Amino acid sequence: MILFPNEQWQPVVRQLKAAKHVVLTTHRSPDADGIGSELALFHTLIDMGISVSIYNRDEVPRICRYLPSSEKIQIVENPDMQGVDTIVALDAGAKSRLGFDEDVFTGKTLINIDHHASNPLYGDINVVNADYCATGAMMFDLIQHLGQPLSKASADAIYAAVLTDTASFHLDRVNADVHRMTAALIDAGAEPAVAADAIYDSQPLARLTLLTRALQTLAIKHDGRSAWMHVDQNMLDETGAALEDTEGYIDVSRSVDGVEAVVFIRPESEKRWKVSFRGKAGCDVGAVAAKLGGGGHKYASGCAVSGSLEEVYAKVSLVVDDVFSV
Ligand SMILES: [Mn+2]
Repeated sequence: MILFPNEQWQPVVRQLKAAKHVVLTTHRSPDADGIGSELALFHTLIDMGISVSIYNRDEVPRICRYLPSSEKIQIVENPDMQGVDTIVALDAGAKSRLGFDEDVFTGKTLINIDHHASNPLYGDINVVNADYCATGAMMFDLIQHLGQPLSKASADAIYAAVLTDTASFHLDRVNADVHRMTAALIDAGAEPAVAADAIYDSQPLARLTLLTRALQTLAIKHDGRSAWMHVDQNMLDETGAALEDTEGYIDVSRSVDGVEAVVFIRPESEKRWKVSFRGKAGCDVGAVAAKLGGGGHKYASGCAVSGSLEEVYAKVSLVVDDVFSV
C-alpha cells in the first residue's frame, strides 16, 4: 500500500537512479524521524547499488544508536562534497536547519523531502506534504516508487521515525493507513519491542532526575489551558543529564487534562533558548511558533528565542496570550 498515491515522486526517483554519489542529511539536533529517514533511504540506495553517504551536522541521539548502520552516519562541519551530485535533505523544515554553509550545495541537485507545513520548498526538487505523520512515512512511499522491497533495516528505521514523530501513535495524523503501514513494517521485519526498549526503556537515570527538576517548574496558566515548563543550564549541570535527555519531557506536560497549549523551554546556546510547543483540542501552535520566527506543524512546533529565561517567558507569553484572548 502507498500512503499518498497522488504524491509526485517521479522527479526524485529519476534523480536518485541517475546519481553518481548521493549525500543524505537532516536537520540540526536530529531526532529519530530525521535519522530513521536517512537510514531507511541509505539501506535502500545501497541495495540498489547507488553510492551514498550520510553527513549530519550534529551527533546521532542516544535513542537512535540501536538502528543498523547508525554508526556510519558522519558528523561533519564542512562535508567533503567531491564527486557528490545529489543531496537529499530529510525532515528539515528550512534549508538553514541543515546547518551547512551555502557553498556546500553549489552545483548539486538538492532534493527536499519533508512533512513540515511551513517548509518553503528550498530544494531543486521538493516533495513536501504535511499530511504525512513523519518523514519516515514518506520513505515508506518513496521506497515503493523506487521499485525496491522493504528490507528489515529500512523497516526498523521507518518504525523508529513513525513511533517517535507520532508520540507513540498519539498525534492527530495517526489514522488507519498509518497503522496499515506499521503492519507492513512489522511484516518486513521491524521489531516494535526492540524499538520500545531502545527508545523508551533504556534511559539514563539522570534523565529522570532532570525530569523531576523540570516538573518543579511546571506552571499551568490561562485558566488551565496552557502548561509551561523549562530546563536551564544549572539543572543540566547539577543532574549530569544531556540536553537530548529533555526529548519527550513536553509530552509529560501535554498529558495534563484540559491543557491545549504546551510550552517547553530549554537552552540552545549562550543566551538563546529552544522553545517547543505542543497543541491539543484545536489549538494551532504552528501559528504560535511562526509568530516567533519558527515553524512546524499545527500540533507540534518550535522556535528559538534570545534573551534571559525571564525575557523568553515574556516574549512567548505575549503570543500565547493572544491565542486565549478570544
Ligand atoms: Mn518529522
